[in-house]
Amino acid sequence: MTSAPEPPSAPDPRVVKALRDVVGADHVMVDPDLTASYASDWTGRFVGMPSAVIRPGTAVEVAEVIGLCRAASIALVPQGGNTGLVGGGVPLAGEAVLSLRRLSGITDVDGRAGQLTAGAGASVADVQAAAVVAGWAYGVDLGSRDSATVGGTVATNAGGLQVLRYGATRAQLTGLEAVLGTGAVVSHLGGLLKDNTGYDLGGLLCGSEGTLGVVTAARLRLVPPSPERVVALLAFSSTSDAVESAFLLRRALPDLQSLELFLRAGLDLVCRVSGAPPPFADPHPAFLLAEVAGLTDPMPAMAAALDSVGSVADVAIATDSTRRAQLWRYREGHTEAINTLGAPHKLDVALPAGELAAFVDRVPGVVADADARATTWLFGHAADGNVHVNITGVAPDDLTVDGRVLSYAAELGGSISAEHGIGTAKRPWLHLNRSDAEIAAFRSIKGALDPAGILNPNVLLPPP
Ligand code: 2HG
Ligand code: ZN
Repeated sequence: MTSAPEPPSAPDPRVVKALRDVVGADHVMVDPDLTASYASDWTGRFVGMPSAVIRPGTAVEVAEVIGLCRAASIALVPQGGNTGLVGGGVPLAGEAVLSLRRLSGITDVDGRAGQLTAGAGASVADVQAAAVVAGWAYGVDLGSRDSATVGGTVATNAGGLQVLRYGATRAQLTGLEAVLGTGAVVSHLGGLLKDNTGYDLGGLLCGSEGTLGVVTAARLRLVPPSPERVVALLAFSSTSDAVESAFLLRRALPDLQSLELFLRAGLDLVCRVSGAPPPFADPHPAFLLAEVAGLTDPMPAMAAALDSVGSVADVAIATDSTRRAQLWRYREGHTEAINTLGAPHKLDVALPAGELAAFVDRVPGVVADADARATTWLFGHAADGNVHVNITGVAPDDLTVDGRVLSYAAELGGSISAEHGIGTAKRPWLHLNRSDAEIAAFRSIKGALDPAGILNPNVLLPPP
């Protein structure tokens, strides 16, 4: 963990009073004991220190807070469940944290259209539960579902475990409400599926990481429920067998919901940390976890698909929910297990399909060449070409391995951020994926929607 920075000076008491008049006295905190839980990400790699934490309860209050902070030149870091992994919600330069967690209502559930409106502070699990009550499901699922909020997942265009079937968060949006850096409230929550009336501000704000506006609510499309489920854990004798099988399974299984990749070292670590028994008697180098979900029993389709994949070395199948959850734990336990080794560097990259296996096989060598003390852990979303490169044994602020891995992914035609965003962690390398012309366009948009530059000023865009 990096040591905590010097406490920033608290905002002018007159500004604190004005903010308290807007959101209530209890919802503006300047005491470091009270603001500490908003100061760092949960991996411990990024540690900041907010000058204040402000917790508005409505979009109108958010707008008034932005107006006051703009006038007082107070930079704001919007924050939801603080589950980000690239420092995008951490006040690393003494900014004030704008916490959206109080905007947690879920309203206007439309069972006919299959849509609902969720406040920025509602958790993904809250949306999933509300969708089920309405007879639907929410297409986004991720390990941090209980803490990650709608505002944060929209701001980062979060992906997760079901992108191959339903798309990332942007694909769920049928409307958005946000407060721009100008203080203007833009609200477009009608939820029309066809609405070609100019610029898609929701699509633009989604993935903008709080640099253009603060998301206050989202209109979300829901998906039909898929109550019948089968999970298969497949073992392979090489990464390329696993990756080639992933392509075959994707084509053979139209109801494929998730297709995850992990390797022997990660599985062993998860078993060691969690106490779970290994899934197979024999050790294997690579694994896929496939979940198929539909209205009818997916078992026959799964069995036929597995027959068509010649290279499976071992297989465990689960139909009941307890056993399915046990198999999922081998994949979902990775993040927590790796964290027990110290604050990891997390490099979330995407590769073209044809480069995925080579990247997985070669990237540990790229890391070792950069830093012999480093250990590489690889897992991710196979169907999306998305590998979570976790590196332990490297000081939080040593960026050598980060640069080497991100450059290697970009050389292969990949993305330096598949689903976690750029945050502060990857700002120096945005140019690996974005041209000067694109970055100039980004800056123009930033200048138009946040002319005072108070929204997440140290995130996404490289310093000029
Ligand atoms: C996941 O897929 C998350 O589990 C977290 O995106 C990835 O911990 C990570 O690096
Ligand atoms: Zn992921």
